[in-house]
Amino acid sequence: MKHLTTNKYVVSWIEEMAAMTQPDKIVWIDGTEEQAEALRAEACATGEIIKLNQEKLPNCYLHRTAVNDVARVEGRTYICTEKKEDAGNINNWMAPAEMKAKLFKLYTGSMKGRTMYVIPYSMGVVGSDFAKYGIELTDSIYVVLNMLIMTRVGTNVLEALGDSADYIKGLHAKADIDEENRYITHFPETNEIMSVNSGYGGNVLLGKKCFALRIASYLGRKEGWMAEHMLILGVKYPNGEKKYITAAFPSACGKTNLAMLIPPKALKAEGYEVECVGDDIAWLRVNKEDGKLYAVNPENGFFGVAPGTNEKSNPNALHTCLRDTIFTNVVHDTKNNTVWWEGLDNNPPQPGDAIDWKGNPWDCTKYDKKDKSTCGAHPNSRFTALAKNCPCISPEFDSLKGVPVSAIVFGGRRAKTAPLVYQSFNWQHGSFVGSIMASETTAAAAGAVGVVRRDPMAMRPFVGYNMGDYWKHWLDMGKVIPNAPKIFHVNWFRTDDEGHFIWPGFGDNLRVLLWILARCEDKVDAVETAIGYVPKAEDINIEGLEGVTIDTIRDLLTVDVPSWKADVENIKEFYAQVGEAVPATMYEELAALEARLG
Ligand code: OXD
Ligand code: MN
Repeated sequence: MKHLTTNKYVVSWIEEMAAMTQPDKIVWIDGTEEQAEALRAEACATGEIIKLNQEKLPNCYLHRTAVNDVARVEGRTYICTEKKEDAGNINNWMAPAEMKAKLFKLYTGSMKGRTMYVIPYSMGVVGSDFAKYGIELTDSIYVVLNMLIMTRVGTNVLEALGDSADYIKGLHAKADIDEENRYITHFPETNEIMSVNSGYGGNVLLGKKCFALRIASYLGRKEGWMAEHMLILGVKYPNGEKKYITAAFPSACGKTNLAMLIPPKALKAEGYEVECVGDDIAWLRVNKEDGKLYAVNPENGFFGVAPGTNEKSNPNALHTCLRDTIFTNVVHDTKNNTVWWEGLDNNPPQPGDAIDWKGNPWDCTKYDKKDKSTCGAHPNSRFTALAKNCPCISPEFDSLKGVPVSAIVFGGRRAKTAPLVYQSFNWQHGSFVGSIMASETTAAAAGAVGVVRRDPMAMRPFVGYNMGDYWKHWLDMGKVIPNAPKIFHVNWFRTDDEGHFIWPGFGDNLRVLLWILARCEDKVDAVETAIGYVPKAEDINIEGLEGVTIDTIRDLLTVDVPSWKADVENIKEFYAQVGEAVPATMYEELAALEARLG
């Protein structure tokens, strides 16, 4: 076999993995369009992907995963460190040798009759100070085609890597897509990721959650930087000035929508614009020259949730996926050879012309919003689309240096507890605010019962080491950023007594971001409360906002002391669960909050 590199670390590892998995052949992915096109043709021939209407959706394809393989599997995701305490109580843990023995059995011979593709890829712009390199071995063309969108793939990665052993080894085998033997495993101490028995994006596109969050968070702590589950957006002011915000929200809280928001009419008319740098992951480093924290999006594309994406909620995302996109588990409109999903528009393909995400005929007239089993598209169906096709992609997307971050925003879905926005007192308190982040779900049968899931910094499923040590790293970073961003918390999801959202959200969220940025520049006052600084209602611009009065804003900004007191109890339980590694500083912040609440 002729390898595309002479790097002995890479070559010997590939040969070792090939000896175990026993593929019929090994194919290097070189990043050329000709090779990608040949692979698409091959995957179409086998039915792995379906070529869509090339006039309406040029270079777009549809893929369906196995029915048992439609989402990330947190219960089967492991951090394998020598010592259990280094993975912590929030992660699943197994000792590396034990996990590898288990995996060895599953991988052995798993690629017989198949091809092993070797994908050299970079997270971040190749050659930049931020970039980290990886090689993924996979037996799935779908994975190759997705990685070509989501990461920077090609021989230039191998050139940049040179003879170094400093790359992340990723092995993925579909094996039998057996749920019982599905493992998504990380070995941060040896830079390895091993994934088996899945074909779903989050489990198999190893550059994304596995590398750019779990492994990178571990490397970030070791090397003095941060890998976060954050979108990055730029706000352009009418005078041309730009300010950047990063924001962390738990999955399914609208990160992609916020990252690509379109300003409301009144603000657009004044000349405000929003640019997207990233929708999911931020790598952050202190810039030596100006002492600010700079962010890059290490990805090259978006792996966005399709349902709910429409002309109103996120026109930019919709336009991004009109070309060069792989759709996964959406409805196939066979009359037009296009795709559809719940919440796209009111024109679903009619019975006879529609195939659902499972590959069965779909009858839209039987769709019942309350019964997920009647959906045409899986609720976690996705589009994989190129960032450069996004109409509002920032010119800084490819910047080697990244963008300076003015504000870090945390957020969650809270019916009552969190106000629309508040600012932390300082970095330390802001890190505490991140550590207590949470989202509420609605218990299906009982109706409107909030189930709180604590999701610190939106990283609960993605920290590659002990959560308590991760909080310590946040606190430590605050001491080495001379011009640190200010830290805020938002909640777009407060509800009234009937359970309706009070705040309109979407583009109007810019109104809140403008207050945040004004605070960063000391241009606006605030009211000090037990939880942090809250805006004066009149400082949130509501010009042109129908149905929202200054009283609505007042209501949205109230600090509901009884629900905060209840929350404190819940936080104590969660801290106890995180265990001994919780820094004393976090407990001090918690005690101070409790005292301020009275
Ligand atoms: C994602 C997630 O897919 O956070 O981005 O689950
Ligand atoms: Mn995410």
